[in-house]
Amino acid sequence: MAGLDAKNLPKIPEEDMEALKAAFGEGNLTEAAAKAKEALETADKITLNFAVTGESGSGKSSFVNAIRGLKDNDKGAAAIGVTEMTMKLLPYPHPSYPNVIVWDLPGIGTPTFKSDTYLKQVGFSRYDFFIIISCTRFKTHDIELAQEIQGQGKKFYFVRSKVDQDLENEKTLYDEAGILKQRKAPTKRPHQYSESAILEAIRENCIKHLEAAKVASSRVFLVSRWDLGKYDFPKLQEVLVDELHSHKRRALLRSLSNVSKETLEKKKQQLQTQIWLKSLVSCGIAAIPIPGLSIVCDITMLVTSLKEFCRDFGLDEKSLSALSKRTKIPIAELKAVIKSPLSEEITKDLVITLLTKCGSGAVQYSTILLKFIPVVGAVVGAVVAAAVSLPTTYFMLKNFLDAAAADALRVLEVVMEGDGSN
Ligand SMILES: Nc1nc2c(ncn2[C@@H]2O[C@H](COP(=O)(O)OP(=O)(O)O)[C@@H](O)[C@H]2O)c(=O)[nH]1
Ligand SMILES: [Mg+2]
Repeated sequence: MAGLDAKNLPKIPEEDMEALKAAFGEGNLTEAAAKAKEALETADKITLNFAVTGESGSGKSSFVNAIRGLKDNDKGAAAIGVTEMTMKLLPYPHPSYPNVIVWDLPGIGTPTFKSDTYLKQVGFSRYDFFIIISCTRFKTHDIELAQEIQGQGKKFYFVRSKVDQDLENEKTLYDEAGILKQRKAPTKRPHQYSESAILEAIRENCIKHLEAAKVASSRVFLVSRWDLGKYDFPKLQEVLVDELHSHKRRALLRSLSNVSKETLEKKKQQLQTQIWLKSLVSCGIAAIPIPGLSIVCDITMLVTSLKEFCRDFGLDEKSLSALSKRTKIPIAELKAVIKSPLSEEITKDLVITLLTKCGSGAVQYSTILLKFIPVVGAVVGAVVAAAVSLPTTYFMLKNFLDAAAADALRVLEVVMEGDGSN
């Protein structure tokens, strides 16, 4: 923006300032805030449906649980080890983000379900994308289904499940020093046990069959239901997010497990894009003066926003306890690296304290904001208050988001270190 010396100020990204300016362009503060509120609500209402399909026994139901962060015996988990005999479609909403629904489809390839009618029977149009799972190479009906999905203009992803089992099986062929045991038959196996070589062989074998069948995409993601941080699961999460239409991307991203640095970074960036909208709503709708501060805002809404950040990054007692159980790392060790408050500690008083800390940096923005917040229909005093409140709220939210993302990253590092020592 011309004439603005922002060198010494905390930074509000140019695009956020432009967006704010545009929001005020056509009306006053109240109108701009109402529009921002609507935009946030619309984003929250977006639903995402995706289907998990494949042969019976391939690990569909397990995957449906794993991707929702559930153990197989948790409440709301899909039943495991059940052979599908009926055309039953089961929707499984994410426990924390119920607008994300994973569908456990009946197994393909059984006499009841023929590839050509299968998609019609399962209600093709409902799904945003498909995950096709196999615990061996992909068979004819997996491939036919992929081609059908592709032909009807939707995306599919091949997931090769149970790779932990493959690795275990291979290990039995090697001695304790990792040297291939004597075998009578000639073998292509390497002399020294190598996890990466085994995974590569699985991948190549899958790809070879897909390419022979001329499937549009021969990408295969190797996963284990027991360890989502390993193999290709983090990459799968990334690809799903990247290939989704932007308005659906946020819904999926928020629901994803925090198993990789890339996912955490993407979550942070996504949440960052909404901060100016949240600030606007906070200062323009149910705003009330905050005692001791020269600002007006909706503290309740800010409390909710901070709690949402915590939930998205797994920074609440329930998530940490689940993570501790899963990784067998004591919860105290996880908490030791967390610097900002957990969801349970977020109160109105805490928010006021955080706002106070951001006040001095924000005041410098008020003159800039005053240039483009129209006084139309508003009491001048209210506009002046908003001009200070907006950047104060903005910095408070942004600082908290940055801190929460950094905490989540440190927690992930603890988990990854723990993994390495096992
Ligand atoms: N070792 C291992 N076993 C798995 C994995 N995924 C599923 N299973 C097991 O495979 C069996 C069938 O899984 P299920 O999810 O019921 O398959 P579905 O019939 O396709 O829904 C169960 O015993 C699961 O515990 C995995 O990633 N690793
Ligand atoms: Mg099942």
